[in-house]
Amino acid sequence: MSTEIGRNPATAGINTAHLHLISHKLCPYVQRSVITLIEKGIPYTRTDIDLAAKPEWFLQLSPTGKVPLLRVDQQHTLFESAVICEYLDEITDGPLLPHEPLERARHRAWIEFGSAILNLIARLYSADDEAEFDAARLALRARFQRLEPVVVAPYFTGTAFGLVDAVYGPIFRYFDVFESVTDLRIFEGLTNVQCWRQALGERASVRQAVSADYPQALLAFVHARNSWLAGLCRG
Ligand SMILES: N[C@@H](CCC(=O)N[C@@H](CS)C(=O)NCC(=O)O)C(=O)O
Repeated sequence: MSTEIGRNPATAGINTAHLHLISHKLCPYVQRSVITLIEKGIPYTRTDIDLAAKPEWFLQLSPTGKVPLLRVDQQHTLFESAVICEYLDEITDGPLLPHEPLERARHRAWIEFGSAILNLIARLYSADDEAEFDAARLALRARFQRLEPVVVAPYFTGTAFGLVDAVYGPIFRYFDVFESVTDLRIFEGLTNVQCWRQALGERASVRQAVSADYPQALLAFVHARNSWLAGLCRG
């Protein structure tokens, strides 16, 4: 289903009426792109697809078979969320990445770190038994321990929201849902990370990047797996 979405365009002279995001309702990489679109006030159209039954038109467009895709002017197809977010940032005012090359590189590095955290989250919800689950849980805690001295809070660099924040909003959202099922103790004692998590959870763009039924949909997705976390969901 396609939806037309538009808010206060802050665009730098391009016809953003022709931006079309091909997406999936749970995908954290899609959410990064949506958060960037919302933060930048860029109008766009969104079409969610079923990744378990990818439509032929999508397979024709996507070199990787993955979402998100951004169709520009019904002619060009961008893939890879980091590329899509940077493109959206570059065509609008109010940059979400720093200008200075070293600082810019540092932000990109922590964005990559966020993608590695997403792989660990997949390990957590796919773990077959308690030992694997606990190993993934501890590996996740170790990642956030590395972030603790780096994060300024409330956002990654303090008061300004940036692309790094757009990446970690969807990451923390997983834990909001998983913690409704089990006590993970991943963020214990990590005060900067906790403050960051709370600020991102309250940010309008982060909240609006998913539909209201996201928690139920994520639990249903986990429930459908034969994993340790699925067992905890069943109670
Ligand atoms: N590196 C890609 C990752 C995107 C990705 O993994 N998307 C997942 C959904 S969250 C996907 O489309 N999976 C379908 C598949 O692998 O068949 C990006 O940043 O855009």
